[in-house]
Amino acid sequence: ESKAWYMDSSDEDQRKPHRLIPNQPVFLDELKRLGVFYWKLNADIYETDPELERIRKDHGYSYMDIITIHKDTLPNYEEKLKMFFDEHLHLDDEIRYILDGQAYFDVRDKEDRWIRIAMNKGDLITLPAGIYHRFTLDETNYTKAMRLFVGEPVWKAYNRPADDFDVRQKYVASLQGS
Ligand code: KMT
Ligand code: NI
Repeated sequence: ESKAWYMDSSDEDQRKPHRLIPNQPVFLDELKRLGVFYWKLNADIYETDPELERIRKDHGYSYMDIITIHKDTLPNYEEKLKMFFDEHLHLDDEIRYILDGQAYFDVRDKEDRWIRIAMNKGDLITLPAGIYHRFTLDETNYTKAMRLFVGEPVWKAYNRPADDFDVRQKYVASLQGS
């Protein structure tokens, strides 16, 4: 089973995998070219993990909090899940580290196709500022994630279309030749 794949276009339950038949996997180097970076860490030791410390130091991820996404723990659960799944971008990188459970991040490739990235316990991902993306739980309906940020966090999401934003234009320009 691949970690990332191109999605089918069915409107069926967003929590299902939506793999193409046959499966069309997407590899990490392809994600890198989109500015998406991935690390595998040991989530059991996140409170003391020197590897996580190193990444936070190297990238200046000074802020962190933990969000538990489950109907009993997240205020306005349904509304938030709906917002997370609306295609959007941010002015800053989105950095998430899955501490428990699992979920999906979907990102657009250069041809505007959806790539689904399966996020499991121990997966840390960074989505670049300006990339169109969305998030969903999978059929297990639970994940616990660390949110990292450079400085004071700004959670504001801009739904597509946001093509005229500087951050979007810079992102699109950064794809040239990559
Ligand atoms: C976002 O902006 O896409 C999110 O914050 C996703 C949910 S956090 C695991
Ligand atoms: Ni986002």
